[in-house]
Amino acid sequence: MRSSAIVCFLVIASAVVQPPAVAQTRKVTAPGITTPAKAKAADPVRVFGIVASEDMKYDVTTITVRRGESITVRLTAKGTLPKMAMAHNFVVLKLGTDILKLLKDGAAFRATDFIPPTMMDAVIARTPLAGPGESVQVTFTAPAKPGRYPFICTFAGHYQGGMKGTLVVR
Ligand SMILES: [Cu+2]
Repeated sequence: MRSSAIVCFLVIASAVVQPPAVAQTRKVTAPGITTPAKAKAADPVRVFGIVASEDMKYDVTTITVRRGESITVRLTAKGTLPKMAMAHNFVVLKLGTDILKLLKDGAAFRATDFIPPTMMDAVIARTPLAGPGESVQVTFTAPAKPGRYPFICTFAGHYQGGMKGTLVVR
């Protein structure tokens, strides 16, 4: 009896001294930010900045580059809605990609930013998704073949809302 009372007391005491749950603090660092590699002075990588807004628009919808040129695209998301509800990326697709099919099939694939794994080979370049206040970027080599390559945001509904542009390769 006595020992079970002590055990009981200990159990209660240990429950009491449990520290209160501490709200998880997570340092939010924008994914995809990397220190740009040192470019040769003669051949700097051009950087294109795009701002994505909550009304599902890119502020830049045409980017013109030379074929085979290395470029960096940096996307900054503005807004206040939580990232779960509103995030943006920059995804360049191969010519002839069935964009609506990609988005439809990708709807279930949040882990791959709503790009279906079966169509990943249609992606020329992509940033991660950026939430409000975050910047993400990607450095890639423009296609060797001239053309007007579509770039889109793959977050649900954003392309249909007008979040698209053209990478013009000359
Ligand atoms: Cu978007």
